[in-house]
Amino acid sequence: MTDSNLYRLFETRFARQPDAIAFEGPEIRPYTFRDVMEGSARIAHLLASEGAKPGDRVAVQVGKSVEAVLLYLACLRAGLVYLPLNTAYKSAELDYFISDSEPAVVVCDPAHESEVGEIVAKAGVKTLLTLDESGNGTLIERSAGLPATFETVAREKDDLAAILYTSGTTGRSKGAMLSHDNLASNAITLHRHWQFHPGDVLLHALPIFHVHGLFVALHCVFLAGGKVIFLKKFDSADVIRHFPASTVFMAVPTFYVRLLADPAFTRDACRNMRLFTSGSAPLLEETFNAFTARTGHVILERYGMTEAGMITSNPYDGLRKAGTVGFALDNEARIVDDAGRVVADGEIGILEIRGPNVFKGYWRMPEKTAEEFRPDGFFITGDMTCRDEDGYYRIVGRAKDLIISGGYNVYPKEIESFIDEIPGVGESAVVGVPHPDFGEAVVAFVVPGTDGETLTAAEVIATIKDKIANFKVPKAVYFVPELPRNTMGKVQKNQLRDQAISAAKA
Ligand code: MCA
Ligand code: AMP
Repeated sequence: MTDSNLYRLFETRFARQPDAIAFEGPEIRPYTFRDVMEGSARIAHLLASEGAKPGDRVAVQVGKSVEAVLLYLACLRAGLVYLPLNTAYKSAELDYFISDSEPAVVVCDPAHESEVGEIVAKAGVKTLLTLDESGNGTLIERSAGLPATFETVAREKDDLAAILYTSGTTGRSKGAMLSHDNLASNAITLHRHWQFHPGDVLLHALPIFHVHGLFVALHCVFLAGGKVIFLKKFDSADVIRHFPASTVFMAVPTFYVRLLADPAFTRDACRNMRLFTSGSAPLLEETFNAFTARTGHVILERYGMTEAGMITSNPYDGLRKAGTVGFALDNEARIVDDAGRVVADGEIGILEIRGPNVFKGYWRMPEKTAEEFRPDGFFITGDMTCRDEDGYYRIVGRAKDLIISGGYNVYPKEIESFIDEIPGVGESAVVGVPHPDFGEAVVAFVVPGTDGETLTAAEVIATIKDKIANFKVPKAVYFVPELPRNTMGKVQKNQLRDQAISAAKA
């Protein structure tokens, strides 16, 4: 068997320069590649000694630290399936992810140990370890004395490396199963396409529980053997301070909107930068143009999905066109109409893709998986797309009822179900409206029930804030006597969107 373990690719690069700095930052000590190899080996030993076997899941809800990255690499090395969870998730959300994925090990922040402990005990998970944002906790304490080398477990191409939950338009979240080859093929493609090299310094301000910050950003720099300036979170002033020592920055559009609002963000601050990328949500042409005017740099917009990593990208050399996401990367792409026929250039349809980056299906959901693939193996992205006369793809909308707020996905259905449970609510509808900072913001319309005359917007917000991640909580709640419906009984969300936009202006 040829070994397709993704870590092997990184290790080859790390071992060439063990004493070079891999991670540094204002709030962390420098870590060399030797530290990365040894730290991940120790954690891999700990996980194996806890009885976690190749194929077992390791669910992780921790703040951003280099140790969290080492934990990810340790999972790869031990053949375990890494399952990162947004730190904003509340107990009810966590409960579902843990009971659905049945992990062998859960790692959480020590501050949440008792509430996660209850969930873990209920789900029959054997091991709970802790890790805080400073890199302390039982994960590190217990691995400290373990050997600094570890024989990386051989993996086949299709063996799972990670599961990332994505919300669903209906029902519960789905765990997208990503194999070692899914991740490796996309990493190699991006490393080449974006011309990463050993001298690169990636300024990292994204969270590391999603594809963007974890795989796209880190894999490119790992393959290059470059350095990461690791910031705990995005803050304009911090980012601007670190640009002069950096060469690459990866961002969601909100980061660029916030940078442009800061007068300290100048052409001079970007003097050593070679690449700014944008993705996870649409970049407004206005932001794209303002960025070029301010810095002289042209943002490279790319498009992707949890299920497939990066799918299209504007060119590194060549015209980066505003409002487009460029050309297909190393996957096939076609745009089809409702009847499944490929549309002509300039026409809008749904983008479908096939290639080595496309995931292996949804965890324990064979029917859902089957629904989202065509018989010839193409995956239906649900993104309404059109290809222009020069072959550039343009994402023009979404067939799926999805809101993207500051780069995070919110499915209205999930929020509606939480709102509908509140006493006094008859029914609800959730829509996304344009927002200057987050791109889109979540707002809710509520029809009071018979016992809901005194219900207030503040009560609705406070009640669901306890139950779901904060970024999903509606920024506004409007009460209406009834929801607009078409003759089929379907709620007219466009009408509600217009209503919310007018209400916000009033
Ligand atoms: C924070 N808040 C938000 C969001 N983030 N509300 C709506 N949308 C958001 N994205 C709320 C908090 O709940 C809080 O509300 C208030 O804003 C301030 O919170 P704070 O944590 O201080 O916010 P922040 O630090 O300013 O965060 C904004 C952010 C962050 C930096 C833009 O959301 C972020 O890092 N986004 C990146 C997401 C990302 O990496 N996506 C990649 C997905 P309250 O005051 O009420 O408590 S991967 C993907 O999509 C695919 C594969 C791809 O193509 O990349
Ligand atoms: P996620 O499931 O969190 O990975 O989000 C994937 C979705 O984000 C895609 O299906 C698109 O709808 C959206 N997306 C990602 N990148 C872009 C982009 N550059 N422009 C428009 N939408 C994007």
